[in-house]
Amino acid sequence: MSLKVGVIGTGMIGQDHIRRLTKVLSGVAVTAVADISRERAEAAAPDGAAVFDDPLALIASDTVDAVVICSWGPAHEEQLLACINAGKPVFCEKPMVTSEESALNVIKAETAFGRRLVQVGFMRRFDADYRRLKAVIDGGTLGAPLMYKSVHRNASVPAGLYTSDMPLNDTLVHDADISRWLLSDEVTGVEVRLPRHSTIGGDLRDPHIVLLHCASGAIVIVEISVNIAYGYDIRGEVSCETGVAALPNRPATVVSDAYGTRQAIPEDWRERFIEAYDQEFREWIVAAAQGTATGPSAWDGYASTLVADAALRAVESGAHEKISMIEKPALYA
Ligand code: NAD
Ligand code: ISE
Repeated sequence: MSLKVGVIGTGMIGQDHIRRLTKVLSGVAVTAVADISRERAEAAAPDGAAVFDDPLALIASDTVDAVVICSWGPAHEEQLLACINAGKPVFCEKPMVTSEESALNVIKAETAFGRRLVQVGFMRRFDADYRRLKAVIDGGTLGAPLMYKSVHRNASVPAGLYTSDMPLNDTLVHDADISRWLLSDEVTGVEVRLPRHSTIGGDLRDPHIVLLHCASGAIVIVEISVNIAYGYDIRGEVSCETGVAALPNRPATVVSDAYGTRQAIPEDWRERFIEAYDQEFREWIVAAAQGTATGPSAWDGYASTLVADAALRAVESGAHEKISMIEKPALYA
């Protein structure tokens, strides 16, 4: 029997996830959708799916066993808490929430429930290249990881909707999560440097250089550029004691013509991480069918929120902003 899924938020990624849940993956059916724009929800609803104006009514409905949240970050907390309250497994797009207080509320609710229900949409952990990179580091043949360089470039971001806090609380969260996961480390402090301003996005603060200081002493250097025009370019290189391990260049057809020889670069996250999103949902469906969750947890959502908060403070202060975490609940051990 198929897992009956309700999707909240039918914008860019909501539509893409509905496509993969209905056309790519098996063992799952999208039985309900909700959006604050009824028109957008109706346009995205697969045949036979119920359309809800109120996302909380979708969560409570018998037509759904599990929920996928693709609304805007600030709306996630209320929707996550309603899913936990209903005892329904929930996949929530990143950022899990947008403040430390909200993250703690989610952790408190889930630990009180007593079983993992929340999976956060950090899809890089499901990408084959990142998984091979982690296997090399964990294998230990290169010695301890000392530095990680993470390059995160977007061709463009939606003008007006994507504001100056978002390179840090919407985009950097991916680099924060993948760094913690790759290095098996925790971020304890953040510094931010602002290079020469790019005029492409008008007043939007861009680009950023972010330093993540880890508990082991390792340092992560992150470049965030969100209007770089030429493509969606994601790079990563770990420097260890006796060697370096890096993400490969993605294979792409080599085109030669009168303008020269070149290879295409992905346009956006949909293209670059298409297989990773498929795999994160494959694993989510198996766990959700058993009434639980796998992969990036509410704890990981909390940790990346703290990094974003510290980075936003560091932009203002220019200082090294420290992070302190609560003790990790046994649920996330
Ligand atoms: P979007 O603006 O295209 O779509 C968001 C949709 O949510 C809109 O249709 C909006 O009307 C709806 N919405 C907003 N608040 C709502 C609420 N309270 N209840 C119901 N619907 C609501 O944005 P998007 O690019 O699709 O991003 C959505 C989420 O997915 C964000 O959290 C974003 O950070 C995340 N995202 C993740 C990735 C990734 O690589 N994992 C990529 C893109 C977006
Ligand atoms: C977007 O929401 C994503 O999550 C993409 O993966 C990221 O590259 C982009 O910067 C975000 O805005």
